[in-house]
Amino acid sequence: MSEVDSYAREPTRRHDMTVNAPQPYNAEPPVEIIRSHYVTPTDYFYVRNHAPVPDINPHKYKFVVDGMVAKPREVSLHELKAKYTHHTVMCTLMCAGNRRTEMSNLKTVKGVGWGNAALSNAIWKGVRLCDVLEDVGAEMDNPHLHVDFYGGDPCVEENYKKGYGSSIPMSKAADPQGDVILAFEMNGEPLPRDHGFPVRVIVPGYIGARSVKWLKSITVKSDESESFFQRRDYKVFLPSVNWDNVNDWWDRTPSLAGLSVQAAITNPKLSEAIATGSSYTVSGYALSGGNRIVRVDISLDGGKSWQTARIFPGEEKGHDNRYWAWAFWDFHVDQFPSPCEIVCKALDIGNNGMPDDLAQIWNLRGVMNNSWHHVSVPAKSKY
Ligand SMILES: Nc1nc2c(c(=O)[nH]1)N[C@H]1C(S)=C(S)[C@@H](COP(=O)(O)O)O[C@H]1N2
Ligand SMILES: [Mo]
Repeated sequence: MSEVDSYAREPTRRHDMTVNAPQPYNAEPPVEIIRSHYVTPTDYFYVRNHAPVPDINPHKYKFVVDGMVAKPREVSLHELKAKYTHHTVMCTLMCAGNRRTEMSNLKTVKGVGWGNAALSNAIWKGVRLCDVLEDVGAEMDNPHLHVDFYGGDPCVEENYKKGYGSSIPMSKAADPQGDVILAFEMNGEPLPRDHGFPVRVIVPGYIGARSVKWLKSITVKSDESESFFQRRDYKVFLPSVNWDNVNDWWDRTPSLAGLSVQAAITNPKLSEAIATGSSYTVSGYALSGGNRIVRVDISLDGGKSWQTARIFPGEEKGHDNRYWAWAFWDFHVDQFPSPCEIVCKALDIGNNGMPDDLAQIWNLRGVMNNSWHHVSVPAKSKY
């Protein structure tokens, strides 16, 4: 099958997504959608693909569990659902490339450009990875092990001919409180093809890249995944690292795992004008890799003075004190001071915050941009 033909069987998609790359398909919802649904409607959930979408027959589907396990085996979809206890997790997935375009605007980075909507929230149902690992006799208390996942996408690029892969440490995989699941449902329906039908991994609190779709294999190993996406992509380098010296940095730079604190303004959106003196509610999202967001600060004067936003849904959305889903926030302004520059930043309960200066965290791959989010608001005549 030629590279062109391999895209002939892509799923049907909404036409109002912002398409950042058509083949492989990469798209984020319109930013106003993000903030109007706490649980993102499935067909608006952002899509990050590295290859054509495989067309998998669920009746023939199996994944393999092997490597350093006592009883390697294959598991069919039917067996997965019938044999293990079902577990539901509400979890926001965010691509590490969220807000990459802001980084590129400072200095070009490599990778698909993304605005501030490369994240979405869903209710996932599946079985706990730790239950499957226990069943195959993995050494779950060995902190030096890694659990390596491969997906069934037909990768064609030289760099990732072996397919899409990624790994997580055993400490996360084996932890029942880590909530890592092999999901077969999203928002009460079977997974759509774009999101990994029939089975994907969901790794709450980690960058989206670790939540491998179209799961083909789970391998317990003594080292992290050999995959391009573990060893090359999704690493944060110093701003001084460039394509001439990056070879010195690949192996000594750790692969991204957990998410940092992130927050962004969704309303107003970029270059939306607001009438001077009118009443307006600024709003957006905030999330962390599992901690509760406790403060979102808003400035209407470019960061000189700050006030705090209202955060919701608040504590009740945590799952036994784990906050895998985003928080929403809003900040009402009686008399909007446009033209002005809105800035937002968030803190989690560990008092982890966000860096103020994008230039300090600029990196070659354009990942983990969690610098203070700025939106310049032009004035609009009231009449
Ligand atoms: N098999 C496979 N899994 C994958 C990917 C992929 O291209 N192939 N992309 C990863 C990346 S980088 C992200 S951010 C998330 C996106 O998940 P979504 O498309 O369901 O939003 O899936 C991850 N899992
Ligand atoms: Mo990603």
